[in-house]
Amino acid sequence: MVIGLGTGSTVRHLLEILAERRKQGALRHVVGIPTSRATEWYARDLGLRLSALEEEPRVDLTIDGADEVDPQLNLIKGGGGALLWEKIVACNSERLIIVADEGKLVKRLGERVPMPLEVVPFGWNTQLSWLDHLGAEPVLRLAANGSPFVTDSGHYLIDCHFKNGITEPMRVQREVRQHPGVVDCGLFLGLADAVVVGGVDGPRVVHAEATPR
Ligand code: A5P
Repeated sequence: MVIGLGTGSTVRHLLEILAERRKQGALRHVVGIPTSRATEWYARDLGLRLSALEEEPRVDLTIDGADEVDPQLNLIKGGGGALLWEKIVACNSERLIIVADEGKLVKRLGERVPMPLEVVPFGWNTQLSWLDHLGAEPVLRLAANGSPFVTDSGHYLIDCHFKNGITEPMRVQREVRQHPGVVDCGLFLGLADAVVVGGVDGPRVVHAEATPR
């Protein structure tokens, strides 16, 4: 079985559980596809068997976290900067399961966190004016040392704050794809098959309505 391994603090728990199960002799035929360098390094340290999409282009199941989940199970991802690889792996997975705590559930995407936009560094600032027209307040993401945050693919991230959330996520997704230099955005629309929501009463599973991907 080929499992896509997401990125973030939630997924770190998953990796630890997978490593524990492996130590007990299970999961011998499972290979993981990491969605970031951070996940790759942590999984490797834990002794998990890894591969890459170049070797295993069809993923059976991906398990990942999210920054926001709306009632239709649309997501905002990329708070940790790994949205591009996460989206490539998610789009090539038979199933995508998201694990999130109740605090990630929102009525409307963009209500609590900005939507990250991954752009090539060349002329990154040319993206600001159309983002402004789209109703977003765009902010270049910075690293701890004050220089631009650079993704695993060598791109920059522009965090797009929407004052009242994103009213038409599909329209925003279509719009961002029209601008040269934009690589992708943190909207994951219609991709999640189910969300495991962790709450005080334990986990519950919310399934997406069966629509073809
Ligand atoms: C990484 O870029 C993100 O998409 C993460 O999947 C998301 O931010 C969830 O992370 P946490 O599990 O740390 O909240």
